[in-house]
Amino acid sequence: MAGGGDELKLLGMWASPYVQRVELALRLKGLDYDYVEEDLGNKSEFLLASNPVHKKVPVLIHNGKPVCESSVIVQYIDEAFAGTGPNLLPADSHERAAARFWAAFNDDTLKKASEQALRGKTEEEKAEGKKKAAEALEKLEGGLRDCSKGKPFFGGDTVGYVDVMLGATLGWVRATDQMQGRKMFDPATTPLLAAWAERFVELDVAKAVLPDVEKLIELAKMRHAQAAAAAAAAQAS
Ligand SMILES: N[C@@H](CCC(=O)N[C@@H](CS)C(=O)NCC(=O)O)C(=O)O
Repeated sequence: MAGGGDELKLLGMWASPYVQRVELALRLKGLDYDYVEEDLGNKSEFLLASNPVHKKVPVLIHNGKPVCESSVIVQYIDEAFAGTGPNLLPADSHERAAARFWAAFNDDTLKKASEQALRGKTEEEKAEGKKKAAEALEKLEGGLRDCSKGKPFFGGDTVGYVDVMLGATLGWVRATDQMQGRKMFDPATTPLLAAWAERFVELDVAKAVLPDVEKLIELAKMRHAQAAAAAAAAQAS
């Protein structure tokens, strides 16, 4: 129960950064919620009925009504519980637009480039992805400089919308850093982002929500082995 008669239920999966965005937002607002772990290999009827379009987690059920898509859910929580806890989006319309812009930039441009860098089909494709990711990170560094205005977070003195949206990815960023022997938020090239990431993972809310890096590495290795076995089986048939 969220208090005040509101009922909040979150359908999630432990390793999903999209789900962690919602958990970060709920906890930052000080809202209580029931968490339901979904088996994405065998989705519940409740998930399929709650998110019939994408059939994905997270789904937040507020007083029986579903809300889907992590960015929409985080903004919904901020709006529906405007009087509870800190505001995640800035009060100023232009600053609010900037926050939405950088969150979308992370989900579109940076994510696409990072995936190409890791999973490109050829070495050339990977190198091209790496170059695009470096350019995107440099731009995001400028976004942090502009949004934070010298303060610790995108949201200023406190964690805001972009911090939640980007911060939730830090479990996988750190797991991938370890597996690839790299540092995505490199102090040498993006010092503000590197310091921001260090600061974010030290927050109590981040410690409570972000999954254990070793567990994520185990999951990544298992998925990799399953994909390799499926490819070998397809080739043999
Ligand atoms: N754009 C969605 C992405 C959600 C998403 O990709 N969820 C994954 C888990 S990380 C999922 O439910 N996958 C199940 C599937 O694709 O069938 C959001 O931001 O909420």
